[in-house]
Amino acid sequence: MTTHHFLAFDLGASSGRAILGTLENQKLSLTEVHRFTNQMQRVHGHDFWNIFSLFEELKTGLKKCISDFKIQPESIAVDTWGVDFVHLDNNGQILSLPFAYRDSRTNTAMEDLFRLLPKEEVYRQTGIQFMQFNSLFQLFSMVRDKSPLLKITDRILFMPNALNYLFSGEAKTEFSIASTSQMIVPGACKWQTPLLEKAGIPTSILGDIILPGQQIGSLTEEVARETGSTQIPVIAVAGHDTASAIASVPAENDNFAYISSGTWSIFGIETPQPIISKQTAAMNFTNEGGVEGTTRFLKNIMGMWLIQECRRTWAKETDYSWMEMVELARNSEPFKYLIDPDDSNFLNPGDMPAAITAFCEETGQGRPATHAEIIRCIYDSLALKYRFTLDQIRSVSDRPIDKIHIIGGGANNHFLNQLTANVTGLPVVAGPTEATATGNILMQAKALGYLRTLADIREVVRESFEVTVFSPETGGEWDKAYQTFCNL
Ligand code: LFR
Repeated sequence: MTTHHFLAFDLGASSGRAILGTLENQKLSLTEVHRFTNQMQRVHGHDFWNIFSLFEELKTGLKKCISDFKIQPESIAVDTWGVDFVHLDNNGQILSLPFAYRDSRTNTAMEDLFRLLPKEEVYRQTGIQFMQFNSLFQLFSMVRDKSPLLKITDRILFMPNALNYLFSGEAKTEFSIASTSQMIVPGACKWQTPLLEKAGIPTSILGDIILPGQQIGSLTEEVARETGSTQIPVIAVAGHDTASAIASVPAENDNFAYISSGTWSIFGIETPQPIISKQTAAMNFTNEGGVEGTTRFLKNIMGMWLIQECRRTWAKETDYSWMEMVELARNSEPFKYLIDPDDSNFLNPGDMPAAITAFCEETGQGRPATHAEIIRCIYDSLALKYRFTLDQIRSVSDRPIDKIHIIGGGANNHFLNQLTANVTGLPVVAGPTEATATGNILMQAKALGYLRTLADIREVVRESFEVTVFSPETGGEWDKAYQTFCNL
């Protein structure tokens, strides 16, 4: 029997984990060896990530894997959320903490850039959904504000690449994470240089882009000594968490849509090449890069962030568990209040329940009176937004979609899974919940030559994890609610 061990570091906006993956006869099992919280740090009115404490936590994960679990992994790899980056000076030193994507410095950056470059042209050249926090707008805001930091920047590295750099000393930019920046040629390992030059962004700070599934170096001697590890390979997997997650969708064929459900609900399909047209521009769809040359044609929907932020706000009075919040919603009247989850007021309002209440009032629906009504409103609105997004995808792609795979932590939410099946009329296949770590680990296995293709990866996922199927129920008021939602 051949057994291989890999350690995945999966960093999200609210937590990070070190997950040990053991591949034995084409079956994968996972063990969480370390978990920690992650949070934006507010300093003088700006939001940052503390990359150095995150790196400490990752090293603790490796240390624990070796000393507590007695396993020396064969390799490690990091994936994180998209778009954020660190600055290196010409000595390779990290300059300052990286800004967090919800920071307010990009509040007007899109309009400011569109005064120089027409919006349509930016979309045509990048094929990426406009979100004010995309790296393009983050960098442009620094150009606009004459940032001294940008002046002394020799190189930028996206979050997973920066952590790989701390582990290995090798500064490499990986394709999937670079594709979230809105700065590359759609589907290619190439920066959209003319566009960046017009925006005044110095292209010398961007390194060559490599494909996922390659070894980028080995642990430095210093890190190996500190963690008790040997100098194992550091692998560039799909560094973007969503790309890693979608690699592990347990699909047997192409006829599916997916929702990668976490802080964001990422809704889309996998396509052989980008889909870029006037219509996809009007719908503001994105084409992010995946593994093995795949494109993720998708939409970011404000997902569990809405719930997470309500919970955080209410924690002063009531410390709800996620399950308690689901039960409150289940027992509350359906479709009484609806919001557009993607309204920009929900990006970082500080007080989410107040923002939701204001939206309901401003749209003539009155005021949700209880926590239960607010939570119900979020879940109903998410399910309706999923249907809206599915309809949009169907309007630009002939791909038959006969099921929705929900993966990631949100796949545990049976209430929302059933609601999604009912509202979309499609069966929902829920699981695996650890999709991102799974995709990360199986890409490590591929890089080291134990698996060959994306199809192999998905076969291992099917063999290794149980899924739950939610069939659409009939008789609810879904269609009526959908009409109301579309008229919001
Ligand atoms: C999900 C995710 C999304 C990206 C958002 C911000 O964790 O990576 O794909 O759009 O975070 O980076």
